[in-house]
Amino acid sequence: MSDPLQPYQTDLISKAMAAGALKFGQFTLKSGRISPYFFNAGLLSSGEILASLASAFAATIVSAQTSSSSNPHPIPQFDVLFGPAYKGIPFAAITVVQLYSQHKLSVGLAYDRKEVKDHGEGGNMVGASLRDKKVLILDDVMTAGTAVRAAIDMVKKEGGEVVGVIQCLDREEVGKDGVSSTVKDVEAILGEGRVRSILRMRDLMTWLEGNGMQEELEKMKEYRNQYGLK
Ligand code: OMP
Repeated sequence: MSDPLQPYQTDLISKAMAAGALKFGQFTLKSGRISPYFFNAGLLSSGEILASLASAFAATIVSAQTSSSSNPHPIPQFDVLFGPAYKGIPFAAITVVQLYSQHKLSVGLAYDRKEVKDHGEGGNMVGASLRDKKVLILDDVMTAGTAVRAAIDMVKKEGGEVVGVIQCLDREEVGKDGVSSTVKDVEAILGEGRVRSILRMRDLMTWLEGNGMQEELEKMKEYRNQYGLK
C-alpha cells in the first residue's frame, strides 16, 4: 500500500492521536466533503509534540533537497521559510530553529497577518523580506489546495519566487473538479516534485493497518475511492 513509515512519521502519528489532533469519525471539510478523519494541527500544542513536529518538518525538507535516484527533482535551496496565518506561523518558526540547530541551515522566517495593519510598519507581512528571494511555503494540511494557492499568490505579490511547498499532511485528494490531483495542479504552477509532506493519507492508512484499526481503515478506503487520487 505504501512505503514503510519512517520513525519520525510513526512518532508524529502516535503523538497526534494521543493529543486528539488526529481523529477518526465523521467530519465536514472546508471543501464540503464528509471525511472519516480530521487532522487538527492546532492541537499539536505541547513542547514535546512540537519538538517532534519541528524535527519531522526539518528532516522532510532536508531529504527533499537531497538529489538521488528516488528524488530526481529535489527542492532547490531557499532563503526564506514562509508560514501562512495562522497555523503556518508557529510551525514555520519552530522549523527554522530546527533547520539551524540540527542541520546548520540558516534561513529567514516570514509570515502574514490576516488583518492588514494600517499604522507602524503597515501591511500584512511580517519577518524577512520576500522580495527577490527564493521562498519555501510551509503549512498544515492540503486537501483541495485552496489555502496553498492563496499562500503562493501572497508570496508572488511580495516579489518572492516560490520554490516549493511543504505540508504536515497531504490528504492526497482530487481538486474541486473531482478529477485533477491537488498536488499535480500545484506542481503544474511550481514544477515537478515541488510539493512535499511529512505525512500522506496513505501513511495514515499504513499506521491504521499496523495498529489493527480495521474499521477506520475500511472507511478511509471508501473515502479514498471517492475523493482520493485516481
Ligand atoms: P484546502 O484549502 O482545501 O487545501 O484545505 C486545507 C485546509 O483545510 C487546512 O488549512 C485546514 O483549515 C482545513 N483542514 C484541516 O485542518 N484538516 C483536515 O484534515 C482537513 C481540512 C479541510 O477542511 O480540508
